[in-house]
Amino acid sequence: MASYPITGSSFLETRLMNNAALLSQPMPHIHVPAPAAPQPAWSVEAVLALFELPFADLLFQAQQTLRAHFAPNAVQRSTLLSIKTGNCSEDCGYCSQSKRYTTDLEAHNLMALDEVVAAAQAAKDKGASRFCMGAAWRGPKDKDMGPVLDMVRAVKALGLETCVTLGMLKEGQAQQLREAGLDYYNHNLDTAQEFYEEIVTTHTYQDRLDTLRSVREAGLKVCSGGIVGLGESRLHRAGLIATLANLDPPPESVPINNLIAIPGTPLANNEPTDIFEFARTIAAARITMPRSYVRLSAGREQMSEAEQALCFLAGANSIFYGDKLLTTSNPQMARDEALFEKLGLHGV
Ligand code: SAM
Ligand code: DTB
Ligand code: SF4
Repeated sequence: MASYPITGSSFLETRLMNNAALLSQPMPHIHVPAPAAPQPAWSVEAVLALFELPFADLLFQAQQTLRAHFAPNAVQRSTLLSIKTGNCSEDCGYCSQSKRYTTDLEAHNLMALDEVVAAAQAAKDKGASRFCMGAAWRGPKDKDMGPVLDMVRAVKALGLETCVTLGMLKEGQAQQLREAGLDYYNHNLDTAQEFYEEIVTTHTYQDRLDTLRSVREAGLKVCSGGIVGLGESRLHRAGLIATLANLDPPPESVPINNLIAIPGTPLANNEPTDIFEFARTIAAARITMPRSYVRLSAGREQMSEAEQALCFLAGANSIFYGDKLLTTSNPQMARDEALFEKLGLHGV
């Protein structure tokens, strides 16, 4: 083996002499470049390269990532409740709750506290660990905050993790939620910045990012993901995943929704998502956000058991659990229990 004189005195002496000679010379003008801006952890190109891997290679990498950070067969379960339904001012092209579209939806004002608590207790009894309350608002008005804070306190008191999704938050509202005991705030980026305006015009991508920042600054955990099937390209899907993965820190929870095409909305006639592309999106989220829970979210009812199993293989380790999402249906709990049994999965 070669040996190098890194500790010998002659080596040291030579170094000292060279240094002394250098110091006695006039200092050259040294241009010190300004520190480079920190590079994002994931470029869109790098995420796109994941999408373009052979399917088995991508799923293998996703499984390896999952197993490095989580118990592989444990699935976190969140139950949703729509606490205020429909009549929303926003124009999100996929949503049954926008007042701009004529859908079959029956609008409903903010629910009473006791009804919310009863639903949360039922979810807990069925094994959910988190209860997520959704309101069809652009954002909560000041008068809405009191009743929502009461709901957060009451659900938390049942021993459940709490999550709300109320739209954009104003200064101070995230802090109020935190003080009431909220654990997670859900606010999805939904798609890539470049495609967002095709889907929503009443608020901007920057508005979404601003709310995520205020949620983080208040010390809440972030739940943020997106939808596949809006008519976006693979590049847009890679852009969404890169943006989420580059949030610092990335969201603790990343819901990946498959578009539920709602009659009456602008996206009612979108082509169903290709299941392999959907699984690729889950795998890309898993690999780029290794410590996050990646949730196989809306659209599960339209998937076969084998398709759902593919999503778990792609690294999903969370689901919405309960017969209803916000306004659409979700697999019956008994069906999910049977699927978990077949796949050897267990709820956490
Ligand atoms: N109004 C709040 C907001 O927009 O943030 C909260 C409720 S909104 C219904 C929550 C998320 O549900 C959306 O960001 C979107 O990702 C998802 N979502 C809504 N409608 C959907 C649909 N038809 N198919 C799939 N996902 C949907
Ligand atoms: C999320 O990403 N998906 C959930 C939750 N966060 C709020 C909502 C899915 C809604 C699906 C359509 C509906 O039921 O209205
Ligand atoms: Fe309103 Fe949220 Fe639906 Fe958009 S996604 S229309 S903000 S409820």
